[in-house]
Amino acid sequence: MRKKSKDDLPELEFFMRCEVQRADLDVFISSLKRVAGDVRSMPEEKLPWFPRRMKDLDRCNMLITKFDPDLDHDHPVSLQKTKKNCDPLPTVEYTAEEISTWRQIYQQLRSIYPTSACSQFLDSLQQLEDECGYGEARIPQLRDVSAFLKEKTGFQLRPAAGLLSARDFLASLAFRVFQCTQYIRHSSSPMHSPEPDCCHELLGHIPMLADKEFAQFSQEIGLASLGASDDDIEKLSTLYWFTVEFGLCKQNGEVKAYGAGLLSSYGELVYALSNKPEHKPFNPEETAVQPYQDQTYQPVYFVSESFEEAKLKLRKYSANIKRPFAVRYDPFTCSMEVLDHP
Ligand code: HBI
Ligand code: NLE
Ligand code: FE
Repeated sequence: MRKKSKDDLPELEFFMRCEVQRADLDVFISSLKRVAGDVRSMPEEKLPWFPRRMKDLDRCNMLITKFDPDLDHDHPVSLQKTKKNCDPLPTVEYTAEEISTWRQIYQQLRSIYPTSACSQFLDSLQQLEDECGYGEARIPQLRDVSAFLKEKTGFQLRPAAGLLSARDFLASLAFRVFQCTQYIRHSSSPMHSPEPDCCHELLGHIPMLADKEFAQFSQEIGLASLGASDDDIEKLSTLYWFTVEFGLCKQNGEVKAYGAGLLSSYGELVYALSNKPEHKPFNPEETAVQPYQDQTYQPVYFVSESFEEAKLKLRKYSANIKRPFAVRYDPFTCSMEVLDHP
């Protein structure tokens, strides 16, 4: 506001921070105008809501339904109702047909993992087979898997009713919480499902989340997403897509998969490592704006020089996302400390 100069005194400009109820704003500004020449207000930028405590994750369950059940009769529509934090995680009785779908998927994928998957994935899968009942005979229960992960990397699982909004999904990662579907894809398309299902979570994501470095990397993407603008969420989720879901990396001179969407789809895993799709070097600025395909195989995959390189580059990118505050996760209270916020 610019002070009215009644006398010949120089004009003064004041910047004031005031907290007033929105309803009182007009009265407040008109009273200021009685003493000042030019009064302008800058409403505080609206910060997107984000969870600060573990229990706030009960609100991070916005479902995105991409499938029109009228057009897609094979899609598993038996979605669970939206769940709050379930402790213990619900046990699911899978039917004989569902277990047979799992068996088929497990057998086929298991046979190509040694030549297609990155070493971190192979190590964790071995541990899951030895310690957590992984195998073709039965579909592991989320409760057991969550306990296993908690011991390895502090990650825990929550049941999700389907594909969540990128903002809600990424926010949970900041708390080392992974939102997992529990239903299984239809038996008519075992080798590829466009949406996440338990085969995708259990075979694609869980082994990677059992790796300490990958767990930290996942949490960092989550932390970067808290309170970020819609535009930054879109970019982060595209990066998540081409790394955590569909990432390839070089190991001992060979290209291997570390993305969960590849490691849970026999069809796409074979395709991604063939010479059919385009392979581009991973570079976060370019990758963040690459349009992606979520109904069928990707036309392009990003290959990083190593698993570590992908992590470092993404970490650097996330650190550059502009926000008016910083966040730090306090593992003792399972809550976010928000720093520098006015
Ligand atoms: N929701 N349940 C669930 N599982 C995911 O893997 C998932 C999601 N929502 C968004 C998403 N993944 C990613 O495609 C990114 O947009 C974050
Ligand atoms: N296409 C993957 C699969 O068939 O398991 C799922 C991808 C979920 C994003
Ligand atoms: Fe996924």
